Amino acid sequence: MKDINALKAFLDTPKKVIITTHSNPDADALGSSLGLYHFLKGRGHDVDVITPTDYPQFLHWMQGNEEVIVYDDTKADRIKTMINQTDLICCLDFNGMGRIKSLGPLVAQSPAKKLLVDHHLNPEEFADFELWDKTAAATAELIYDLILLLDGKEEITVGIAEALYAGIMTDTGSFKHNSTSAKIHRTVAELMDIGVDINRVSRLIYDTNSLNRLRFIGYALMEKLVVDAENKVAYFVINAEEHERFHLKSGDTEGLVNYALSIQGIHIAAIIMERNGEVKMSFRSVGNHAVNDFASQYFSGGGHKNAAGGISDLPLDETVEKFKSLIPNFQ
Ligand SMILES: [Mn+2]
Repeated sequence: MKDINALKAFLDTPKKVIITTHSNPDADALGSSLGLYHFLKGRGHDVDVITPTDYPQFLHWMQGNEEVIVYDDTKADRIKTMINQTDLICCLDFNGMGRIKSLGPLVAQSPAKKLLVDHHLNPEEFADFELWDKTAAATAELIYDLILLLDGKEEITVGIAEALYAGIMTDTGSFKHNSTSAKIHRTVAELMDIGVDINRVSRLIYDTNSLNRLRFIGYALMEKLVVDAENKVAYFVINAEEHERFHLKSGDTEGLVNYALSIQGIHIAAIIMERNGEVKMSFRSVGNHAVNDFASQYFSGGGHKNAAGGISDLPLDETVEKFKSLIPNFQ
C-alpha cells in the first residue's frame, strides 16, 4: 500500500474523518463505509459517513445506518463546511470524482488528506494514502485488510464484521463470481469467528422482496426479455412508464440482468433502463467478454470485466437501436 506507514502515523492522534462512497450505494459501498466508521470511531476519531445519494431499504439494518448523512441540496452548505474542515476523507468503493455527484467538487477542492480504498479499474490520482487492488472481490475485503494493517483485528466487532460480510457476499455474487478467491473465503472464515451469522445477513439482504418487485421480475421475464441467440446476447429494455406502473424503488431492478445471463448459451446480458429522465445501462458477462471496455467505448461507462454500467445521452428508443447495432462488436 502506498504510504501505509504514513497513514498509521497520521491516525496516531485523534482526527476528524469523513467517509464517503459512490452514488446509489450498494452493500459493498455502505458495508465498507460503516465497517470503517465503527473501527475508526472505536479508536477515538471523530467520524462521519456522507453518501452522495440515498440507498435501498434492505441495507438499513446495518449498524450505524441512522448516523449516515445522505447528501441533498438542503444540506449542501453544512456538508461543504464539514468537508473543508475535516482532516481525512476516505473514498471507498469508487475511484473517480465523477462517481460521487455533487460531493465530487467538494471533495476534490478540500485541503484534507485523502485515503482511497477500492477495487475498480483506472483510479484517478488524488489519494495521499491508497489501498487499491483490482483483483480484490470487494472493497469490504480491502477494509478488512486495512484494519489488519492498522493492527486492529481485535477491535472488529460483530457489527463491523456483518457490514463487511454483506459487502463481500454481494460483490462476489454469493461467492460465485470469478473474483472469489481462496483468500476471501479465509477472510470470511475470520469474520464468522468474530460472530457473523451468515444466514441472518443473507436473509436481510436477499429475502426482502416487495410483491411489486417480484411481479415486476415476472413481467420483465415474460414480456421484456429479448434473446439474440446467434450473438449469445440477452437483454431487457425497461421504460419510465413501467417504472411507474410497478412502483419500482432504488434497488428493485438489481439482479434482473443476472436472469438474462443465466440462460444457457448466453454470454452477455444487459438491461437498458429509462428513469428520472436518464437512460442507464447495466452489463454482465461471462469469461473473457469485457463489458467494461464496451461500456466505456460506447456508453460513457466502465466497471469490471464481467460487470459494468453505462449511461446514454440519447432517448430510450435511439439508445436501444444503437445498442442493437453494436451487438456484433460485443464479442
Ligand atoms: Mn465494490
